Amino acid sequence: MAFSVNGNKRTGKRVAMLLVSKTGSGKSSLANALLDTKEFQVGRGMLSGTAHCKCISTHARGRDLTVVDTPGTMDVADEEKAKEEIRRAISFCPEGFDIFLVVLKCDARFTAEERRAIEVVAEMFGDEFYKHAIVVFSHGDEFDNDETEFRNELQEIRKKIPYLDQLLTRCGNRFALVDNGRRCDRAVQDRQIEALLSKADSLVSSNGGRKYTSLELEAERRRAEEAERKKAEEAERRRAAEAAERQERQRLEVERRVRAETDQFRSRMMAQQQRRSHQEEILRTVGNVMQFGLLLAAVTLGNEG
Ligand SMILES: Nc1nc2c(ncn2[C@@H]2O[C@H](COP(=O)(O)OP(=O)(O)O)[C@@H](O)[C@H]2O)c(=O)[nH]1
Ligand SMILES: [Mg+2]
Repeated sequence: MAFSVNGNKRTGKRVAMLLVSKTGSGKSSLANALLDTKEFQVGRGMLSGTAHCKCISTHARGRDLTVVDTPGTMDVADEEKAKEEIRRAISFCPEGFDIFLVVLKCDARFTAEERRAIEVVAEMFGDEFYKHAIVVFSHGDEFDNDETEFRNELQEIRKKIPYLDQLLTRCGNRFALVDNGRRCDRAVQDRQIEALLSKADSLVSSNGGRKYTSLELEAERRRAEEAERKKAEEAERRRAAEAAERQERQRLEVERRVRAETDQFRSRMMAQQQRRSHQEEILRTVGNVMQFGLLLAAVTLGNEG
C-alpha cells in the first residue's frame, strides 16, 4: 500500500469513527461523505433516516476507515434506548474507536435537545470522550463554505452559547466545517472531508494510537454506578438523619408538654391542699368556740341553780 502524507495514510492503520448527535444534524450525510458512498440512509425531515446503528469498514479516501453511524434514538425522548444503541454501536468495533465525531448544524441555534443528545453520550463515555472528539459543523453551505467567515461567526456564537464554548474547549478546539447537502459542490466537499480526516489523523497520533474501547465504557459504567450508589447512600443517610432529628424534636415536645401538665397538676393539688387545711383550721376554731360557749352556759346555769 502506498501511503503519502500524514497520519493514517502514513501508518496504514485503520481509523474507526463513531458519529453522534441529534437526528437531522447531518450524521448519515457525513458518514456517506467520509466513505464516498451512499449506503448510509439520509433522512428527509425528522421522521425518516437511520433506524439503527450502521457500521461500514472499507478503504476510502486513501485510508482504511470504519464509520459507525448512530440513529435517531439519540433523541432525548428515550435516553435509555439511546444508551442501548450506543452500547450496540461500541460493540460493532471491539478493537475500539479512535475518533468521535460530534455533528452539529452550524446555524446559531443550539437547542437543549441537541445539548442533551451530546451529554447523554459524554456521560456514558466519561472524560475520555473529549480526548477523542472532533466537533463537525454541517451545513457549511449556510456560510457559503467560507471558513474564515464561519470562524469569525463561531467566535460570536461561542460567546452566546456557553455550553458550545465549553464543548469546543473540552474537545481541544478541534472542529471542522463541512457541506454534505444533496446539492453540495463535490470539489469543496472533497477538500473539507480531507481536512477533517487530516485532523482525525493528527488526533490519532497525539493519542498515541490509543483507542476508546468497550473496556473504557465498562469502567465508566462502573464508575457512574458507584457514583450513583454513593449518591443514593448519601441521600438515604440524609433522610435518616432528618427523620431522627424530627423524632428527637417530637420527643422533646412531648416531654415539654408532660412536664408542663405535671407542674400544673402539682400546683392545683397544692392549692387544693392549702384550701383544705384552711377550712380545717376554721372548723377547728369554730369547734373550740362552740365548746367554750357550752362550757360557759353550763357554768352560768350551775351558778343560778
Ligand atoms: N444543506 C445541507 N443539508 C444537509 C447537510 N448535511 C445534511 N443535510 C440534510 O439534512 C437532512 C438530515 O441529514 P442526515 O444526514 O440524515 O442527518 P442525521 O439524522 O443526523 O443522520 C437531510 O435532508 C440532508 O440532506 C449539509 O451540510 N448541508
Ligand atoms: Mg441518520
